[in-house]
Amino acid sequence: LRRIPHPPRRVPLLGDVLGVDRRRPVQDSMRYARRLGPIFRRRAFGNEFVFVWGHRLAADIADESRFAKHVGLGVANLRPVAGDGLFTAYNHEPNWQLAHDVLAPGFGREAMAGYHTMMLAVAARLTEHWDRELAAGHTVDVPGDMTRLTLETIARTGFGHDFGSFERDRPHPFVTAMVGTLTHAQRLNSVPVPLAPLLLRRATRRNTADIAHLNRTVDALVAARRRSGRGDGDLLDRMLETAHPETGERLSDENVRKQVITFLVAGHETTSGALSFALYYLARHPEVAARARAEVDRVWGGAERPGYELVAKLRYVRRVLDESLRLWPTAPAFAREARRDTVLAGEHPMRRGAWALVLTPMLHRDPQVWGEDAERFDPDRFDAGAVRARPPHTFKPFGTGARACIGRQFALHEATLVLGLLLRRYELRADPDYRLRVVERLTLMPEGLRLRLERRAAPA
Ligand code: MNH
Repeated sequence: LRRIPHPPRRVPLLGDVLGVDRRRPVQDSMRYARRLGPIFRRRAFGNEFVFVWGHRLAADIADESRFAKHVGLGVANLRPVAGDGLFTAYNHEPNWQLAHDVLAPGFGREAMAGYHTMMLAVAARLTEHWDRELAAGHTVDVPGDMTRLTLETIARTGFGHDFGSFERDRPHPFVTAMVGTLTHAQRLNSVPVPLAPLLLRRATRRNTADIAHLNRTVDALVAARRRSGRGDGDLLDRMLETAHPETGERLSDENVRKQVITFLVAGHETTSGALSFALYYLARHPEVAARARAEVDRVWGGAERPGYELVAKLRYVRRVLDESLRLWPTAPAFAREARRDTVLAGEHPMRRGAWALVLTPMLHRDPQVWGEDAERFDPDRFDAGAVRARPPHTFKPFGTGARACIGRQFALHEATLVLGLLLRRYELRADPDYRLRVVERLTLMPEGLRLRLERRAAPA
């Protein structure tokens, strides 16, 4: 540990607190990374956190035989919300494997093709809303509307539920409670653990109320399904009815509650951010938008409701999305722990259980991989030749290994489809005065992004 660089001025007891931005811990760590190099440590209140982002270190720590997911910091702070749900489960908890095996088919090709029609229907509500805003001469609230869209999509495809987000001026109370718990989980990292109940008394009470709200929402949703009988084979049906193919075991009621919360939260917040950043870059780079739009016109033609297979054919739109997720991976870090005593990248001894955070936005900017112009937005970094030429484990927006994102295909399909629909329908005009500000609540989101729209003529 002693060989790992750390910030020079350390305050006794408090640690590296000078000049830190507690509301933006990821961007703060990015600044440290630039100063201190591919592996560094920060201390807070007696705890030492190790960050890695150099591509050699990140590739080594992806080795599943020596490392595994670590449930720590922000993820561990979400345990009171999501318990042993898929995202927050410890590796050793039996409910992880059980839920993983029961739910994985819900993200297979066949299931995805079934969600496609529902995704189109939700996207139509977004474009109706945007058409109205446009007609009224308004700009549109990108992160707000992307959150409406992605929440409705996961609620509908996963749980047959409608939150009515587009019929509300303000975020749905479920979203407010969710943002509250995410923000709280992040803040818990920036106060000394023993003092948290004292320092955050009001916040803790608020958080308890937020969790109660999430539980009530989900319990009502599950009760409604139990009354009405089967849905159309959605995630909730799988949770309630599918037994494990080998053991015959089923998810308990308490675990179903945790899974529903997990999927409603994990299933929309990060996708909303990914879409928002992509729209930011498209508006900023009209030449990229023009190329993407030409692709949509060519591949989709006038098809009013593009079929499932037509989404993956939008190769360039997908590159725009990948490049946005490179610069701003909306789940910006993941933690890995040593399964046994080992040496990281042949240099840093780690005891069994020792862990480090992979700082994804910096891995995605490692100049040795992405070049000296790594900060520049350029979707051509993801054309097939360029991808083949890069070493493995250099692009990790969905994490790694057995605990990587189960919803990856879902998110990519949804986001590519929606970008295609929006590009085809609108020209996106950036506000020249807007400066990108990224807000953090465990996830990343462009703050206050609004765009002016113009309706395009329908393609020939
Ligand atoms: Mn998702 C795990 C990023 C969309 C459900 N997700 C992860 C991890 C990352 C991640 C990173 C691994 C975290 C860790 O190692 O601690 N997820 C994303 C991003 C998007 C995303 C960037 C969108 C873009 N995720 C989705 C969607 C769903 C979903 C959509 C559900 C429909 N994610 C999950 C679940 C896990 C997860 C569930 C936990 C999987 C496991 O541990 O088995």
